[in-house]
Parts: sequence; C-alpha cells; structure tokens
Amino acid sequence: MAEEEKKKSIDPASTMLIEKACRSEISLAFDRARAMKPCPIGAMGSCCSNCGMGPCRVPLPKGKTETPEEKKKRRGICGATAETIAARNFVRMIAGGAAAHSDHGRATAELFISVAKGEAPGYKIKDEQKLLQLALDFGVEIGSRSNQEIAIDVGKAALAEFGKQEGELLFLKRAPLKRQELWRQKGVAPRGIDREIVEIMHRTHTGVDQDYHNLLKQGVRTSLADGWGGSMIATELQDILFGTPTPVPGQINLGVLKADEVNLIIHGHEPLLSEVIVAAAQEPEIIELAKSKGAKGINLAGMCCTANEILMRHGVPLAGNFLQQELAIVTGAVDAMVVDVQCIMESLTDIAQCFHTKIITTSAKAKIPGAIHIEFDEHRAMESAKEVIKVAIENFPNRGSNITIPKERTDLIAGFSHETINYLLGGLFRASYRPLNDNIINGRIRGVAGVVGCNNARVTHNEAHIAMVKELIKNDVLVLQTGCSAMASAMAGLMVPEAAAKFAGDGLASVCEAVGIPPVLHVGSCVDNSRILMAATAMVKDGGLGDDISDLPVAGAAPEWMSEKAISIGQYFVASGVFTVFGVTWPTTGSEELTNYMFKDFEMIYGGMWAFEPDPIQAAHLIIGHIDKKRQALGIDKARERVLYDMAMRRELEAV
Ligand code: XCC
Ligand code: SF4
Repeated sequence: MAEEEKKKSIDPASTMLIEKACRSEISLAFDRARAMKPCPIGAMGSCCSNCGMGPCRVPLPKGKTETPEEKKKRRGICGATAETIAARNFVRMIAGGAAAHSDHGRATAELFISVAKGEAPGYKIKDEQKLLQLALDFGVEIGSRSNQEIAIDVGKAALAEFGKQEGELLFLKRAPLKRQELWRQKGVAPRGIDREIVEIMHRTHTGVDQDYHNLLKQGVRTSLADGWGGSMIATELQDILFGTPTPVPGQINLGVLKADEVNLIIHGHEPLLSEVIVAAAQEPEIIELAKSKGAKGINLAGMCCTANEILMRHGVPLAGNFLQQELAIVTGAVDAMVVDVQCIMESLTDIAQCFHTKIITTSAKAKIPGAIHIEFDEHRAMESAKEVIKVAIENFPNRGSNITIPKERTDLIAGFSHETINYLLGGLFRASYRPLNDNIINGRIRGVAGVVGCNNARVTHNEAHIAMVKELIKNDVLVLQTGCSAMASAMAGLMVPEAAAKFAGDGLASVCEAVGIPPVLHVGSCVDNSRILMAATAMVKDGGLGDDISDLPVAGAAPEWMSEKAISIGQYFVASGVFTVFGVTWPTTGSEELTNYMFKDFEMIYGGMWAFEPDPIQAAHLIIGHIDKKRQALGIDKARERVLYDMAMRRELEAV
C-alpha cells in the first residue's frame, strides 16, 4: 500500500467497512476515485462537447501567463472562447441541479393534488395551518371553503409554477422587498421553472449565447427558480402532507443496523414512498410476517436525503450519508435497499451480488440493471410499500455469515424547520426571530452559516464538513445544516444540546444553553435549503439587521460538494445575497475572467458572491471574515468586542 495515502474516511465505522471491502476485493467509490484521476481539462470547465465537431479543449496553459494574442487563439472549433465554454458548462450544471430539485417538487405537487382529490389513499393533509399559509401565498380563496377545496387549488397553483410562461414565480414575494426589486431590476426574476431550465439548454447549444455575463444571468435566474421555486414547493407541500418538522431525537451511523431484525434501508430523495413505508412497517400483519421468518422486527434506516426527510418527521435512524451507501451493503446485514431518485450509485447492484442484499428501484425515472423494480404507484401506495417491505422480509433468512455491524451510532436532535426555530426562540405566543436577532446584535452570536451539500470521493469522507463546522461554532457562528453535510456533523456528535458547552464559543454556548438547542441545527434535506432562505428572510423582517439578506451577517458553504444540485443551491444562495464558499474543486478555473466575475463582480450585482477554498479551516475563516464585515457595516461590531471582554473578565474573576 502506498505510504501516507490520504485517509478515505474519518469515520471509524466507515473505515472498518472500507477495510472489509478491500479484503474481499470489492471496489468502492473511494477506490475508483484513486484509480481514475479527474480529467484536468474537464475539471477546469474547459472541455466542451456540446456539438459533434468537438469535444473541444481550451485549457489554461500551465504555469505561464498568456499574451492576449495567445488567449484569442484558445477557442473551440465554432470559435467559442474559454470564457464561453466554462460559462456554458457551469450553467448547464445549474440546469441539471435545478431540474433534479424541481422534478422532485413537481412529483410532490402531483401527489398533493391526488391527495386533495381523495385519489391517493394512504396519505392525508397533516398541516392545515401551513395549507392556509400557502393559500395566501398563492392567492387561493379561503372564505368558507373546505380544506379539500383549498388544497386542490393550492396544488394546481403549485403545479402551474412549473409550466408558467410569463410573470414571475409566486414565492419570490416571500423574499425581502429590496431583494425582489433587485431581481426585477437585474432581469433575473424567474418566470416559470421549466422555462428557465429549457432556456439554459437552448442558450448553451452551439452558436447561441456567447457572452458569459449573459449566460451567467440565465444561470442565476434558473437557480432562483430552484431555491424560490421547485425546492420551496417540494418543502412546503411535503410539510403540508407529511407534517412540518418539530424537534425529534434520532441516531446516525451504520451501527443503527440490527443483527436480529430485518434491515431495510430507504435511500434517495423523495419522501412520497418512504413516508408510506414508515407507516406500512408498523402494520401488525407485516411485523408478524417478519417474526415468522425468525426476525425480531423490522428496522428501517435512511440514507442520503430521504433519510433526512423521515428523520425530521418520524425520528427514523440514519444509516449514513452519500459515501456510506456502498458500505451499508458491505455490512452484509442489509436485507434490502429501496431507492427512488438522485445520488444512487450504479455500483450498488454489483456489490449486492457479493452479499444477499436486494436492491429495489421504485421510480419510472430511475432504473438500475440488476435491481428488482417495484414501481411506486401513489394510488395504491400502501400496497407498493408492503410489497417492498416483503422483499426485505423474505430475504432475511438468506443473510450470510459475513456480517459486520459497526458499533458506532451517535445521538442527535433534528427537526429544526424554519417554523420550529421561530417557535423555540420566541415561545408559542411570541414566535419570532427577535431573540436570534437580539443575540446577533448584542454579539453573543456572531452570525449564521448554512453548511450544506454532499460527500466527494476525491477528499476524505466527512473531514471537511466536521472541521469547518467545529471552527465556526467555536467562533460563535450558529450553523444550520442540510443534506449529507448535516449527517457528517451529526455523526461527530455536534447535533445534541451538550455539544454547545463542548464545542461552541462562550457566546453561542450561552444562547444554546438558555434556549436548549444544539449549536448546529439540522434543517432537513437538500430541497430544504429553501428553509434556510426563509430563515434568512425572517431575520431581515424582524429588523435591526438591515433590510436585505445581503445585509445579514450570514454565509453559506458546501465543503465536500459533488452534485449539480449543490451548484444550483450555491448559486441561489449567492443570488439571494449570501456569500458562499465551496471546497474540493472549482469548475470554472479554466477561465480566470469568468471566475473573477463570479468571485468579485457578483457582490456588486447581487450582494453575494462565490468563493473557493478547499481547506475547511481557511474556508471557515473566510466566512467569519465576511460575517465580521457585515457586522461592521451594520454598526454592531463593537457589541461583540464588549461580549468578548465580558467573557475574559468573567474568567479572570473566576480565577481569583
Ligand atoms: Fe446527494 Fe441529497 Fe449531495 Fe447528499 S447532499 S450527495 S446531492 S444526498 Ni444534497
Ligand atoms: Fe467545440 Fe463549439 Fe462544438 Fe463546443 S460547441 S464542441 S466548442 S465546436
């Protein structure tokens, strides 16, 4: 083995299973990442394959500075410059990410309408208060109409957002007024969700948009159609159908698998099926069947964002994040893994062949050769769910002897929806963000950071997430998290109230202790980044911290990103006025001009900009620096100095 090889994971449970896979010569994403270096030209966004004359490669020449003449010659066959090529590649990533989130939102809207019409037994409307809120947002008449009538109209209005051709998305009106005006003035207020995505595909076709500013403008518009459109629709309608999350205890890591129960892992993104599986697993008939096969019961565990969805609403344990999906099968203890869409590795069926695990696909949009396909039908959801669970139960007796269930599992508290934060801070009768704003103004909390996104097999699993989050809370930055990033922090024990005293700075710890919250809040899945937009908006509306999101001492980060969805999320954070720093790799380095535009000029245009910093500690300090800059602009930097002085003085006194 190569000496001093970079660690694959910092998680002991994962490391143990990586070693087991290695002994059994099972290839994992970690191994494939080492065997295949990233294409250096593609990595900098300098390879275009948008037509049959290419692929054309226009990489930045290594080490030497180019003359303008040389730069002029660096073009694709159609004449496209490095700027155009990198910009086209980047906005196509946004289109991919926005499409994924939004198609999820569309599926939710379709189910929502079926439920409202009473055509989808197994579901019902759980959060009627939020239904009425959405009716107001969408201009649906409430009057003396029944909730069912209102819900049908809300569902139709949500679905219409996708195919709308004119006007602007309805949720934009939720943003601070100043932000809305800025979007309109810059011409980036999205019209319809599908329209913006299609327009990216059109503009990036050979010979269309050849001005990177203009390409990026459409990228911004499309990302906003994701964050304030498709993703927000997904989150809001899911809350109405399945309940708005409230604080719930849970556990995470592969140690949640059980030796004596049927283990069914639910992996993917859309909670439409998983919600019903959770219900079906409690049916006496199903539990009896499991017992008849010699199992003590049925153990459900989540993976990736589906995990976050059913954790937030039911406390179902989390088996792990993106880079643990293969490892779950390597335990030998997973009787079935059911998947829907997004972030599902095609290697799963191959690895499953070395064990007894059955892989079940359920979406007509996502099939995998070698998997069993049980298509999920919302009109008979309960039957579909039972069918899935039965595959796992029937497979339980086939478990081999090569079983390794790690002991690691960490406690966590999840369920911090935007509404819950509101309630926890202000109490039931005075729900508001006032206490948060006050504690930011008085300096106990320095600012707020949204740390989100994936795992990436090019870097040590979970390392950057945990290092960055620890550095932020140590410096009194309250952290909100979603996706695989949230799971990394949860595994490290950062999502329990006790973590405040252990890891947070004195100011943040004192607030967390008073309110009884962890210093790192689990806000949900990746579509739930829309909750972070709502939280930021609530902070603006509560007053005292400026009149736009770009005035707030807040920032965003995705230290281990890999998916196109992460790029779309990052772009809508930036376009909403948030400074956002990504790790691992940056996909436009092939054009300095374009990269500078996004890293510098964007701040002047949108009040938020991108940054790239692979070192998580340095990235944390970019965030802290940005937060301090905003505090200074708000004139609240002095308050913080006083707080720190107080703490130091207090310690001195204690020492006497
Ligand atoms: Fe996928 Fe959402 Fe990324 Fe995790 S964080 S790897 S997108 S599961 Ni969204
Ligand atoms: Fe090459 Fe232009 Fe075709 Fe891209 S669109 S592959 S740069 S010729």
